[in-house]
Amino acid sequence: MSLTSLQQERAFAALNSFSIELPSWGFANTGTRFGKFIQAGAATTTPEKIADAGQVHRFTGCCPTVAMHVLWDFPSGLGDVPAVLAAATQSGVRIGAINPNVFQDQQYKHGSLGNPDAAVRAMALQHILDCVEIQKETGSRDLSLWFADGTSFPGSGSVRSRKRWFQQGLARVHEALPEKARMLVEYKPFEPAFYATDIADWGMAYLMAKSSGEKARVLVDTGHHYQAQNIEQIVAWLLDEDMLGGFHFNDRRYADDDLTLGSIDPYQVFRIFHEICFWEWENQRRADIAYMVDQSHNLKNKIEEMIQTAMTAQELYLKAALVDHEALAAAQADSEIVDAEECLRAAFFTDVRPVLREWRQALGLAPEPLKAFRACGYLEQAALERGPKNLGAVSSYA
Ligand code: PSV
Ligand code: MN
Repeated sequence: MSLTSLQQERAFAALNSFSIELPSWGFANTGTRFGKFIQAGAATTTPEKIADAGQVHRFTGCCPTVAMHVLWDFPSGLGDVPAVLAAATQSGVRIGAINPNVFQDQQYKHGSLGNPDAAVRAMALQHILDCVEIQKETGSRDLSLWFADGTSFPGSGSVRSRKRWFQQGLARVHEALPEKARMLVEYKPFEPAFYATDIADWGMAYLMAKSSGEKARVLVDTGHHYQAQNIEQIVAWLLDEDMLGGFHFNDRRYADDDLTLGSIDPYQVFRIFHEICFWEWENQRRADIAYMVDQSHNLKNKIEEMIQTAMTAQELYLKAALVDHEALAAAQADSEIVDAEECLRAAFFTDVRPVLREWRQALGLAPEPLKAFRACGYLEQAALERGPKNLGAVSSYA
């Protein structure tokens, strides 16, 4: 089915408005708990991660910002900011969300802001406040907060005390935020060997955000849900409450698998985007949402995989933008459930790739980002330059 000129106009407007942030941690060699498969050309430094993200933006035109993980990207704290900013400028991207890290140090064995030891809670709070300073210096709008806190066995800790310690800590963080900044509270129901994570679901994250202050919102990581959970319903509720701050996008088959967005269930991603586009149509304004990728690949080439992810996000967002909202609203009002569902199906099964190619060409981009990237020689050069560092301890590689 080819698009009408009105649909074409809507498609271009949707694509012009859509961008998705890349995670710096998706470009370095990482693995599972059981092992790493090293890629010769993977980034070995923060400027290299930013340069790789810049390649994704160069070929897709929709990834202008890069999220940073503070301990991994600013190991010396504020002192690293000028070099990071210079690398971003050089790579044609900007610094996006700042992610504190209060899960790696030995002191956090029993938690960070939820630790029963006040000294450890203070240490975690100080790290997050230091991250707010980095947020100010980098001009980043969002502070993304994820906590690996929780308890491992029934009775291990006071559930209610931990909740209150979190509320106290997060309120302190909120006080320190610069004027136009936000803090996003991420939830996750599980970690291996956990009995309970402290911020386990969207309701808990909502409560934490609400009690922190008006600049706090909920961050929905699509991988952080139980099997079969209806994520788009959560999205619709959070939108209606003006509490949806952003997404960490990835796909999963079982749990937090970090699979490529839409590789397992593209219809779910479409349904999430649909709830947002439908809300925007009803409210006649854009929802203030930070779309971010949170994936780190061990097998696929990292830059190629991020290009694939960005393209998939554009395709699914575009399909959602093409839903006939007037017809849908009318069908819903009359409880015409087949007609209502057909509105979604018609949009989902529209092949949007031709209009995407036209949009890219109108912007001076290559119509096929993946092909163009493969032909540009960046990967070969990266493998040559970074290979010795990446392969130091490894005897052979693909
Ligand atoms: C945790 O699983 C998470 O989703 C958080 O967003 C972290 O910041 C990120 O992954 C990277 O470890
Ligand atoms: Mn995440």
